[in-house]
Amino acid sequence: MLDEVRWGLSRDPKELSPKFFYDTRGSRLFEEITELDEYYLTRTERSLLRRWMPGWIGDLQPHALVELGAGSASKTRILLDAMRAQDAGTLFVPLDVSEEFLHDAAERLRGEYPDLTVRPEVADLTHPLEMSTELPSPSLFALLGSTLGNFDEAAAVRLLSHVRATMGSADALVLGADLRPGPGKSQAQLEAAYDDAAGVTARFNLNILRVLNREVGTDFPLDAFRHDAFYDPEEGRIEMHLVASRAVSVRVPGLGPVSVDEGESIRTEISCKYDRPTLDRILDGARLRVARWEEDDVGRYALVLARPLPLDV
Ligand code: AVJ
Repeated sequence: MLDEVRWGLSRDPKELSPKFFYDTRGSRLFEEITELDEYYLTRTERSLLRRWMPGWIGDLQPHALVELGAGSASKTRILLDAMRAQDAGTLFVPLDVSEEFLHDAAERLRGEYPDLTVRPEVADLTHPLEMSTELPSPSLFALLGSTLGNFDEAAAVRLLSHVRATMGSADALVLGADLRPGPGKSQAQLEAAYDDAAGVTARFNLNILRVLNREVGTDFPLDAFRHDAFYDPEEGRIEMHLVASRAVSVRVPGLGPVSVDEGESIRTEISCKYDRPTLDRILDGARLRVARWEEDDVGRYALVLARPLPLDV
Protein backbone atom coordinates (compact mmCIF):
# COMPACT_ATOMS: atom_id res chain seq x y z
CA MET A 1 0.00 0.00 0.00
CA LEU A 2 2.79 2.43 0.95
CA ASP A 3 4.55 1.71 -2.36
CA GLU A 4 1.40 2.47 -4.34
CA VAL A 5 0.72 5.65 -2.39
CA ARG A 6 4.32 6.85 -2.87
CA TRP A 7 4.11 6.08 -6.57
CA GLY A 8 0.81 7.95 -7.03
CA LEU A 9 1.90 11.02 -5.06
CA SER A 10 5.18 11.29 -6.97
CA ARG A 11 3.39 11.57 -10.32
CA ASP A 12 2.17 14.67 -12.02
CA PRO A 13 -0.85 14.85 -11.89
CA LYS A 14 -1.07 13.11 -8.53
CA GLU A 15 -3.33 10.12 -8.10
CA LEU A 16 -4.47 7.58 -5.53
CA SER A 17 -6.04 4.18 -6.12
CA PRO A 18 -9.80 3.97 -5.50
CA LYS A 19 -9.28 0.67 -3.70
CA PHE A 20 -8.14 2.73 -0.69
CA PHE A 21 -11.67 4.12 -0.25
CA TYR A 22 -12.98 0.97 1.29
CA ASP A 23 -12.19 0.71 4.98
CA THR A 24 -15.19 0.08 7.24
CA ARG A 25 -16.28 3.71 7.12
CA GLY A 26 -15.71 3.93 3.36
CA SER A 27 -17.71 0.78 2.72
CA ARG A 28 -20.53 2.18 4.82
CA LEU A 29 -20.44 5.47 2.91
CA PHE A 30 -20.51 3.55 -0.38
CA GLU A 31 -23.58 1.64 0.81
CA GLU A 32 -25.14 5.04 1.57
CA ILE A 33 -24.26 6.24 -1.94
CA THR A 34 -26.09 3.28 -3.47
CA GLU A 35 -29.28 4.45 -1.76
CA LEU A 36 -29.09 8.09 -2.93
CA ASP A 37 -31.69 9.42 -5.37
CA GLU A 38 -28.92 10.68 -7.64
CA TYR A 39 -27.01 7.37 -7.74
CA TYR A 40 -29.24 5.48 -10.17
CA LEU A 41 -26.64 2.77 -10.93
CA THR A 42 -27.33 0.24 -8.16
CA ARG A 43 -31.09 0.53 -8.37
CA THR A 44 -31.12 0.25 -12.16
CA GLU A 45 -28.80 -2.74 -12.16
CA ARG A 46 -30.90 -4.47 -9.54
CA SER A 47 -34.05 -4.16 -11.62
CA LEU A 48 -32.21 -5.41 -14.73
CA LEU A 49 -30.97 -8.41 -12.74
CA ARG A 50 -34.51 -9.19 -11.58
CA ARG A 51 -35.82 -8.86 -15.10
CA TRP A 52 -33.20 -10.91 -16.97
CA MET A 53 -31.32 -13.28 -14.69
CA PRO A 54 -34.04 -15.90 -14.23
CA GLY A 55 -34.15 -16.45 -18.01
CA TRP A 56 -30.39 -16.33 -18.52
CA ILE A 57 -29.80 -18.73 -15.67
CA GLY A 58 -32.59 -20.95 -17.00
CA ASP A 59 -30.81 -21.14 -20.35
CA LEU A 60 -27.33 -21.65 -18.94
CA GLN A 61 -28.19 -23.99 -16.02
CA PRO A 62 -24.97 -23.11 -14.17
CA HIS A 63 -23.72 -25.30 -11.33
CA ALA A 64 -21.74 -22.49 -9.74
CA LEU A 65 -21.77 -18.72 -9.34
CA VAL A 66 -18.42 -16.93 -9.18
CA GLU A 67 -18.89 -13.35 -8.02
CA LEU A 68 -15.93 -11.09 -8.79
CA GLY A 69 -15.36 -8.12 -6.51
CA ALA A 70 -17.21 -6.98 -3.46
CA GLY A 71 -20.82 -7.52 -4.38
CA SER A 72 -23.57 -6.10 -2.29
CA ALA A 73 -25.40 -9.00 -0.74
CA SER A 74 -28.73 -7.91 -2.19
CA LYS A 75 -27.48 -8.46 -5.77
CA THR A 76 -25.93 -11.79 -4.90
CA ARG A 77 -29.30 -12.92 -3.58
CA ILE A 78 -31.06 -12.13 -6.87
CA LEU A 79 -28.60 -14.45 -8.64
CA LEU A 80 -28.68 -17.16 -5.98
CA ASP A 81 -32.48 -17.07 -5.82
CA ALA A 82 -32.69 -17.44 -9.59
CA MET A 83 -30.30 -20.40 -9.43
CA ARG A 84 -32.23 -22.01 -6.61
CA ALA A 85 -35.52 -21.56 -8.44
CA GLN A 86 -34.03 -23.42 -11.41
CA ASP A 87 -32.64 -25.87 -8.95
CA ALA A 88 -29.35 -25.30 -10.75
CA GLY A 89 -26.17 -24.37 -8.88
CA THR A 90 -25.00 -25.44 -5.50
CA LEU A 91 -21.61 -23.74 -5.36
CA PHE A 92 -21.00 -20.05 -4.66
CA VAL A 93 -17.50 -18.60 -4.98
CA PRO A 94 -17.30 -14.97 -3.85
CA LEU A 95 -13.97 -13.46 -4.79
CA ASP A 96 -12.62 -10.28 -3.23
CA VAL A 97 -9.44 -8.59 -2.04
CA SER A 98 -10.79 -8.19 1.49
CA GLU A 99 -10.60 -11.38 3.51
CA GLU A 100 -12.69 -9.90 6.28
CA PHE A 101 -15.45 -8.81 3.93
CA LEU A 102 -15.49 -12.26 2.32
CA HIS A 103 -15.65 -14.06 5.61
CA ASP A 104 -18.65 -12.03 6.83
CA ALA A 105 -20.50 -12.37 3.53
CA ALA A 106 -19.86 -16.12 3.43
CA GLU A 107 -21.17 -16.64 6.95
CA ARG A 108 -24.33 -14.70 6.28
CA LEU A 109 -25.11 -16.56 3.06
CA ARG A 110 -24.42 -19.98 4.58
CA GLY A 111 -27.10 -19.19 7.12
CA GLU A 112 -29.59 -18.11 4.50
CA TYR A 113 -28.90 -20.82 1.91
CA PRO A 114 -28.30 -24.06 3.82
CA ASP A 115 -27.90 -26.13 0.62
CA LEU A 116 -25.26 -23.83 -0.78
CA THR A 117 -21.54 -24.57 -0.65
CA VAL A 118 -19.72 -21.27 -0.17
CA ARG A 119 -16.01 -21.19 -1.06
CA PRO A 120 -14.65 -17.65 -0.71
CA GLU A 121 -11.45 -16.86 -2.59
CA VAL A 122 -9.17 -13.97 -1.70
CA ALA A 123 -7.95 -12.51 -4.98
CA ASP A 124 -6.92 -9.23 -6.54
CA LEU A 125 -8.55 -8.92 -9.95
CA THR A 126 -5.60 -6.98 -11.28
CA HIS A 127 -3.53 -10.19 -11.10
CA PRO A 128 -4.16 -13.52 -12.83
CA LEU A 129 -6.74 -15.46 -10.84
CA GLU A 130 -5.53 -18.43 -8.89
CA MET A 131 -8.47 -20.37 -7.60
CA SER A 132 -8.15 -23.14 -5.10
CA THR A 133 -11.65 -24.38 -5.93
CA GLU A 134 -12.22 -26.52 -9.01
CA LEU A 135 -15.18 -25.04 -10.89
CA PRO A 136 -17.95 -27.18 -12.36
CA SER A 137 -19.14 -26.71 -15.93
CA PRO A 138 -20.98 -24.58 -16.71
CA SER A 139 -20.20 -21.83 -14.21
CA LEU A 140 -21.62 -18.33 -14.22
CA PHE A 141 -19.23 -15.47 -13.49
CA ALA A 142 -20.53 -12.07 -12.38
CA LEU A 143 -18.82 -8.67 -12.38
CA LEU A 144 -21.50 -6.24 -11.27
CA GLY A 145 -21.90 -2.68 -10.05
CA SER A 146 -19.98 -1.21 -12.99
CA THR A 147 -16.82 -2.23 -11.15
CA LEU A 148 -15.06 -2.55 -14.50
CA GLY A 149 -15.38 1.24 -14.82
CA ASN A 150 -12.57 1.79 -12.32
CA PHE A 151 -10.12 0.48 -14.93
CA ASP A 152 -9.03 2.24 -18.10
CA GLU A 153 -9.44 0.34 -21.34
CA ALA A 154 -6.06 -1.44 -21.29
CA ALA A 155 -6.50 -2.46 -17.65
CA ALA A 156 -10.09 -3.58 -18.30
CA VAL A 157 -8.88 -5.86 -21.10
CA ARG A 158 -6.21 -7.31 -18.80
CA LEU A 159 -8.69 -7.86 -15.99
CA LEU A 160 -11.24 -9.56 -18.23
CA SER A 161 -8.47 -11.66 -19.80
CA HIS A 162 -7.70 -13.01 -16.34
CA VAL A 163 -11.35 -13.87 -15.93
CA ARG A 164 -11.52 -15.41 -19.41
CA ALA A 165 -8.47 -17.55 -18.62
CA THR A 166 -10.32 -19.21 -15.74
CA MET A 167 -13.53 -19.71 -17.77
CA GLY A 168 -14.40 -22.87 -19.61
CA SER A 169 -15.99 -22.73 -23.07
CA ALA A 170 -19.48 -23.43 -21.64
CA ASP A 171 -19.27 -20.68 -18.99
CA ALA A 172 -20.69 -17.16 -19.16
CA LEU A 173 -20.01 -13.79 -17.58
CA VAL A 174 -22.69 -11.32 -16.55
CA LEU A 175 -21.42 -7.77 -16.53
CA GLY A 176 -23.06 -4.58 -15.24
CA ALA A 177 -22.02 -1.49 -17.21
CA ASP A 178 -22.94 2.14 -16.70
CA LEU A 179 -23.57 3.89 -20.02
CA ARG A 180 -22.50 7.20 -21.49
CA PRO A 181 -24.87 10.18 -21.57
CA GLY A 182 -27.55 9.85 -24.25
CA PRO A 183 -31.18 10.73 -24.93
CA GLY A 184 -32.34 9.22 -21.62
CA LYS A 185 -29.46 10.41 -19.45
CA SER A 186 -27.94 13.87 -19.48
CA GLN A 187 -24.36 14.63 -18.57
CA ALA A 188 -25.75 16.63 -15.62
CA GLN A 189 -27.59 13.57 -14.31
CA LEU A 190 -24.47 11.49 -14.67
CA GLU A 191 -22.40 14.06 -12.81
CA ALA A 192 -25.01 14.39 -10.05
CA ALA A 193 -24.59 10.66 -9.35
CA TYR A 194 -21.01 11.50 -8.33
CA ASP A 195 -21.75 14.81 -6.58
CA ASP A 196 -24.95 14.34 -4.60
CA ALA A 197 -26.76 17.16 -2.83
CA ALA A 198 -26.37 15.58 0.61
CA GLY A 199 -22.59 15.43 0.24
CA VAL A 200 -22.25 11.70 0.84
CA THR A 201 -19.95 11.21 -2.17
CA ALA A 202 -17.81 14.13 -0.96
CA ARG A 203 -17.39 12.40 2.43
CA PHE A 204 -16.65 9.12 0.64
CA ASN A 205 -13.98 10.81 -1.46
CA LEU A 206 -12.36 12.58 1.49
CA ASN A 207 -12.36 9.34 3.45
CA ILE A 208 -9.44 8.14 1.34
CA LEU A 209 -7.24 10.71 3.12
CA ARG A 210 -8.30 9.40 6.54
CA VAL A 211 -7.44 5.87 5.39
CA LEU A 212 -4.00 7.01 4.25
CA ASN A 213 -3.33 9.02 7.40
CA ARG A 214 -4.17 5.97 9.51
CA GLU A 215 -2.71 3.15 7.41
CA VAL A 216 0.30 4.79 5.78
CA GLY A 217 1.12 7.51 8.30
CA THR A 218 0.57 10.52 6.05
CA ASP A 219 -0.73 13.72 7.62
CA PHE A 220 -3.18 15.08 5.05
CA PRO A 221 -5.23 17.94 6.58
CA LEU A 222 -8.76 16.96 5.55
CA ASP A 223 -10.04 20.52 5.78
CA ALA A 224 -7.67 21.61 3.02
CA PHE A 225 -9.35 19.44 0.36
CA ARG A 226 -12.68 19.57 -1.40
CA HIS A 227 -14.48 17.00 -3.52
CA ASP A 228 -14.70 17.47 -7.28
CA ALA A 229 -16.33 15.16 -9.85
CA PHE A 230 -16.82 15.74 -13.57
CA TYR A 231 -17.55 13.85 -16.76
CA ASP A 232 -14.88 13.88 -19.47
CA PRO A 233 -16.76 13.29 -22.74
CA GLU A 234 -13.56 12.61 -24.71
CA GLU A 235 -12.51 9.81 -22.38
CA GLY A 236 -16.08 8.76 -21.65
CA ARG A 237 -15.52 8.73 -17.93
CA ILE A 238 -16.23 10.38 -14.61
CA GLU A 239 -13.17 11.53 -12.71
CA MET A 240 -13.19 12.19 -9.00
CA HIS A 241 -10.60 14.50 -7.53
CA LEU A 242 -9.62 16.07 -4.23
CA VAL A 243 -8.69 19.70 -4.82
CA ALA A 244 -6.45 21.57 -2.39
CA SER A 245 -8.02 24.87 -1.29
CA ARG A 246 -4.64 26.03 0.05
CA ALA A 247 -1.05 24.94 -0.39
CA VAL A 248 -0.12 22.06 1.89
CA SER A 249 2.94 20.00 2.62
CA VAL A 250 2.19 16.37 3.36
CA ARG A 251 4.49 13.96 5.14
CA VAL A 252 4.73 10.71 3.20
CA PRO A 253 6.77 8.05 5.01
CA GLY A 254 9.62 6.82 2.85
CA LEU A 255 9.23 9.67 0.41
CA GLY A 256 9.57 12.85 2.45
CA PRO A 257 7.35 15.93 2.26
CA VAL A 258 5.07 16.17 -0.77
CA SER A 259 3.75 19.61 -1.59
CA VAL A 260 0.32 20.16 -3.00
CA ASP A 261 -0.26 23.61 -4.47
CA GLU A 262 -3.38 25.66 -3.95
CA GLY A 263 -5.87 24.52 -6.61
CA GLU A 264 -3.89 21.36 -7.39
CA SER A 265 -5.90 18.18 -7.47
CA ILE A 266 -5.29 14.54 -6.65
CA ARG A 267 -7.28 12.14 -8.81
CA THR A 268 -8.86 9.44 -6.67
CA GLU A 269 -11.04 7.54 -9.14
CA ILE A 270 -11.98 7.05 -12.75
CA SER A 271 -15.39 5.60 -13.49
CA CYS A 272 -15.56 4.69 -17.17
CA LYS A 273 -18.88 4.83 -18.97
CA TYR A 274 -19.58 2.55 -21.89
CA ASP A 275 -21.29 2.29 -25.22
CA ARG A 276 -21.73 -0.84 -27.27
CA PRO A 277 -18.70 -0.37 -29.57
CA THR A 278 -16.36 0.31 -26.63
CA LEU A 279 -17.51 -2.68 -24.64
CA ASP A 280 -17.42 -4.90 -27.77
CA ARG A 281 -13.80 -3.88 -28.28
CA ILE A 282 -12.83 -4.51 -24.64
CA LEU A 283 -14.55 -7.89 -24.54
CA ASP A 284 -13.02 -8.91 -27.85
CA GLY A 285 -9.57 -8.00 -26.49
CA ALA A 286 -10.22 -10.42 -23.65
CA ARG A 287 -11.57 -13.15 -25.97
CA LEU A 288 -15.20 -12.66 -24.97
CA ARG A 289 -18.24 -11.55 -26.95
CA VAL A 290 -21.64 -10.07 -26.17
CA ALA A 291 -24.38 -12.71 -26.23
CA ARG A 292 -27.10 -10.53 -24.65
CA TRP A 293 -27.25 -6.76 -24.09
CA GLU A 294 -30.17 -5.36 -22.12
CA GLU A 295 -30.68 -1.75 -21.08
CA ASP A 296 -33.19 -0.11 -18.77
CA ASP A 297 -36.01 1.81 -20.43
CA VAL A 298 -34.04 5.05 -20.83
CA GLY A 299 -30.61 3.61 -21.61
CA ARG A 300 -28.80 4.54 -18.44
CA TYR A 301 -27.27 1.15 -17.69
CA ALA A 302 -26.67 -2.17 -19.42
CA LEU A 303 -26.69 -5.74 -18.20
CA VAL A 304 -24.53 -7.78 -20.53
CA LEU A 305 -24.13 -11.53 -20.91
CA ALA A 306 -20.74 -12.37 -22.39
CA ARG A 307 -19.63 -15.74 -23.72
CA PRO A 308 -16.09 -16.99 -24.31
CA LEU A 309 -14.44 -16.86 -27.72
CA PRO A 310 -11.92 -19.59 -28.45
CA LEU A 311 -8.48 -18.89 -27.00
CA ASP A 312 -5.66 -18.76 -29.52
CA VAL A 313 -3.29 -21.61 -28.93
C1 AVJ B 1 -18.14 0.91 -7.14
C2 AVJ B 1 -16.51 1.80 -8.63
C3 AVJ B 1 -18.63 1.21 -9.43
O1 AVJ B 1 -17.67 4.22 -9.94
O2 AVJ B 1 -19.78 4.35 -9.54
C4 AVJ B 1 -19.53 5.68 -6.41
C5 AVJ B 1 -17.75 3.88 -6.94
N1 AVJ B 1 -17.51 6.36 -6.60
N2 AVJ B 1 -19.50 7.01 -6.22
C6 AVJ B 1 -18.65 3.98 -9.26
C7 AVJ B 1 -18.26 5.26 -6.66
C8 AVJ B 1 -18.26 7.40 -6.33
C9 AVJ B 1 -18.50 3.14 -7.98
N3 AVJ B 1 -17.93 1.79 -8.29
